[in-house]
Amino acid sequence: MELVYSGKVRDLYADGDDLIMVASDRVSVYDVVLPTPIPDKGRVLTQLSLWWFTQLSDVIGNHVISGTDVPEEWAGRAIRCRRLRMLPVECIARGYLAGLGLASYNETGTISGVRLPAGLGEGSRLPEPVFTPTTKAAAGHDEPITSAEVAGLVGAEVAAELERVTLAVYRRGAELAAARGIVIADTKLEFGLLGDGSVVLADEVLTPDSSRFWLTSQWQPGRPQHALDKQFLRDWSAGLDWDRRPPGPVIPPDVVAATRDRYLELYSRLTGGDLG
Ligand code: Q0Z
Repeated sequence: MELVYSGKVRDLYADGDDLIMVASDRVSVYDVVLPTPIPDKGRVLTQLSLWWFTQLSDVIGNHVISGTDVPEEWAGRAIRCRRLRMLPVECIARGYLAGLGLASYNETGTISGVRLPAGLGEGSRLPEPVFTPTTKAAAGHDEPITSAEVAGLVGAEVAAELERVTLAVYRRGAELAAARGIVIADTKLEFGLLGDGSVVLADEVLTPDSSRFWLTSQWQPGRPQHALDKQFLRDWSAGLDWDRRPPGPVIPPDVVAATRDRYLELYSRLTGGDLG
């Protein structure tokens, strides 16, 4: 199969008219891919995405053709997808303050032009989820854009739909996760167009690589939050003499095992299922 795109932790292949999206067990911390894989991470992210696509199918259609009709060597961690015309916008919804949303709030009291109450801090819940789109930079970092700029890129009609659907997906996901003791602080979605011009959800959805997941029991606004998936990795790597530039450090077995357990726990908590 022809490799069409290789990301930090995922690869995209072409199979005739279809695409096969393959999630590896690679993991990144501070944007650096580490040399040691986390066993089953690719399977957890793929199965979680497939589960969400089903949960969300009444909100928006998606690019999935099959989670099982994939080459044997990638069984469980690949998705056969329709090839879409991808829209050049990262659609982010934020329900809590973290990352670039927090930075913007601290500088201006706003995120994506929305004025927020004074006195919020790191990890605070927002009064309402906010749509904070960015460009998709080929290299370097994605830049925040306004709704008018989104409309300039995709047209006013599609832009309005992206905002509405992004917030609807976030609200549905956050509500479901909340009932299972998990906070989804924010999420990044990608959309594309089918041949008939309809907008569908693409890529991965509501995975820990595209979203911030926190345990509700550990959520405490006013300080950095513990990431449900990578906190062991971050805490361990923070104690090393490592400048956060490649190459990253080899992960010791106990940290691999603890991190793998967190991914499996996230999956079973959210879905009620068990990946072994
Ligand atoms: C997704 C990406 C990955 C690296 C392109 N259904 C689709 N149709 C057309 N293009 C894409 C999709 Cl999902 C598409 N990406 C992101 C995924 C590895 C980059 F698995 N790029």
